[in-house]
Amino acid sequence: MLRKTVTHSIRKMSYKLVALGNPLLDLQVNVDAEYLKKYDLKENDAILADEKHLPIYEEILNKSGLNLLAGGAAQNTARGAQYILPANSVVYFGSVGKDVYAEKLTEANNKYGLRTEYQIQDDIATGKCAALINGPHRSLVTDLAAANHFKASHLDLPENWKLVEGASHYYIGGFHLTVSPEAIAKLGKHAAENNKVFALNFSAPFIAEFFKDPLDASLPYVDYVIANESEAEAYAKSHNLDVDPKDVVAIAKEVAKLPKVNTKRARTVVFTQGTQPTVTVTYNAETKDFEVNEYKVRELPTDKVVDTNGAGDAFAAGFIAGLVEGKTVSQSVDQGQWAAALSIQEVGPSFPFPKQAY
Ligand code: 26A
Repeated sequence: MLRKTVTHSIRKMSYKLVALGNPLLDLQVNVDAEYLKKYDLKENDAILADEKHLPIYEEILNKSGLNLLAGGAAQNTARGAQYILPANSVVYFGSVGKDVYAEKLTEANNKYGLRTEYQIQDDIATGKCAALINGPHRSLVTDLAAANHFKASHLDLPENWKLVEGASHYYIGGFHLTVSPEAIAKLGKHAAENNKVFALNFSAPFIAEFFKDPLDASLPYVDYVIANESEAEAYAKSHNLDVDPKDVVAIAKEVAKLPKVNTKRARTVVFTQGTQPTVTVTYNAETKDFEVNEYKVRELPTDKVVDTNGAGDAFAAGFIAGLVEGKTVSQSVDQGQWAAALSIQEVGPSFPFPKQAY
């Protein structure tokens, strides 16, 4: 009896979801097509800034309507999942500097009740993302700075590893594959060895294109892949898949049947496609069967759409929170679509307060 009580209270204390990514402050501003062209930017994309993009960060500081918002894709998802789940459910790891940007991030995370265990860099600034909004599109240009210095050893600190061990679900922003594949593998191994749930977002086309090797190395740990149609296409092309790169179901099947470390769980691939239906494919390795489903999105009238920055992260938040709550894939997709619809009615990757319930 006593033993039971003790186990129960430990369980109550632990955070169920651990998320890992690059904490960034978003400098969000409206721009026109001309401005994107000047910097060779696509209207919908997410890239790492190179030398030629650096003036953008100076220029947008002088633009009217500039918004400073908590960003970082996995951090947005972690905030969103905590928005949905009971208090003390989500903890987020990443690396920041000692500056007002980091304070802004902490302030936003506190508002949502998201616990952060940042690795803090003494001499490097917090990362930033120029979120260039052009109508319904968003082009994201990131200077990772401190976020680029996250080390897997941060997870080994006894207090942090306790949080890792206490969790049942892990969510990794694919963007972090550019930073610490080692940290991702550490969490992936732990999840696989303990039959816990491990989810990875592809995050952006450039991850599948230019970080193919670390992506491929992490996939054997992944139970749930979350991505959008342009990331699916980039994956198909960079992996020379013998499929139509626009055929998301065919691509999802290829990813779903890749080798898996934890054979106790099937792999499910979830591809969102903007306002087109969300596709899920689950592979049963024993029967070699695929279960394919499509779910219509909750399309909003255009006058209700404020901006789509963070829509995908919000989808992932609703989806992963659903899994944490023990919901089915189809219920979790619906919760993801609900969360995305909420978030695109807000400025930036945010959710409405007072809180709305699913
Ligand atoms: C490594 N890169 C390029 C990035 C990002 C990123 N988050 C992590 N790493 N580039 C953009 N973002 C975030 O994506 C969110 C929208 O999905 C932005 O900070 C934005 O909040």
